[in-house]
Amino acid sequence: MSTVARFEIGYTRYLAPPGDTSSPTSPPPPLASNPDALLPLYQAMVLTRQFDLKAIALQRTGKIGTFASALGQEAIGVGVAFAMRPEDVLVPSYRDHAAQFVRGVTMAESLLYWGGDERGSGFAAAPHDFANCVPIGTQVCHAAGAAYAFQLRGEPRVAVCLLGDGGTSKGDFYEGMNMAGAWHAPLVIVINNNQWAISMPRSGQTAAQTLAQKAIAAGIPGEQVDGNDVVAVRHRVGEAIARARDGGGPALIEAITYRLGDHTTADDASRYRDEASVKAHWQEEPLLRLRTHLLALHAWDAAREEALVKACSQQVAQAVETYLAVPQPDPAAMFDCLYATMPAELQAQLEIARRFLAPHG
Ligand SMILES: Cc1ncc(C[n+]2csc(CCOP(=O)(O)OP(=O)(O)O)c2C)c(N)n1
Ligand SMILES: [Mg+2]
Repeated sequence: MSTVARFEIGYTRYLAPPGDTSSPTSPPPPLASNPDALLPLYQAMVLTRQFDLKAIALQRTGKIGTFASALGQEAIGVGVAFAMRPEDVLVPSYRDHAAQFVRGVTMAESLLYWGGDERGSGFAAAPHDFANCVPIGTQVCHAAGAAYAFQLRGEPRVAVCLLGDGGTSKGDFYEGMNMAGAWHAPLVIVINNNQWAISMPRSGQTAAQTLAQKAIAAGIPGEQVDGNDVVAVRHRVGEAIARARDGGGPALIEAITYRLGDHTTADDASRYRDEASVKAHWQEEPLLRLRTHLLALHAWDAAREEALVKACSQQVAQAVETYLAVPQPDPAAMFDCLYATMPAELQAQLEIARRFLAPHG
């Protein structure tokens, strides 16, 4: 038998975890030694962490519904969003508020969404970005369609889709990626490989050696980055977006990270995973990684850290106030925008809702 094709999957890391003396996988981009460019990335990650802390507390006190934290995965969303242009379109899953905040989605909008209010999916400052996608993997098809539309209209825009490791086991992922490959559409898919799909570990999801190699069958490039290294994410996703914008076609990037928190507030991860392994992963988390680097560049210190955390937590507190002050929607509004002419069953349900809403007595 002769060989008809060969494939390789590259891996990029510039910032190693503290104590790890391994060299960068390739010469770092100028960003890595530019504190002015690194600080906004760090600020965005710290803000997301403060938001996550508060959102979990709000869920515990009944002020929002189920919430999916991005704890430990902040570098992926932040790196991806900083690599995008405003006119590009983000197609997120439900765990991508780090990216959304950089894109201009407000924390109050996000809280509204997690509070069960559909108005939280209308992003005033990012009106073309897609709403959170809870059905696993389906957003890849939507993103491929958006990318195809940009191509048909001759617009130099890129659709950037985020999904989880578990999502790459879904048909929608393969179908969307395959069509984007066939159309040569400007789509960049970033996999947030946080090692878990709720309680299912990465090893139980697929026998594939990497998730990045799933791109090969679609005829598009696939690669891995250290998803806890925001410089690597920002740089490699930026390269892929630039290539897609210039007509170079789609790309798949597997960003490797670890879910430090529960799947959502409805989950208790201690029931299915070992605390020691979670503890070990805290040494690799992205904020510590960049903070250590900034300290080495003499661009950071304890006083600035304290001031930043305080400023971010105040910003979060302000967003919570804004969210709590939004008047509750009319429950009958859930029937709006579904049908031009409402079917009889829904009409009957609307009547029931109205009866419940009517003042008693
Ligand atoms: C189509 C579909 N099937 C099942 C679910 C239930 N579900 C919610 S989250 C999840 C796991 C997703 O894991 P992954 O894609 O790795 O994303 P993560 O939550 O780790 O970010 C599943 C199966 C769903 N939301 N949609
Ligand atoms: Mg996952």
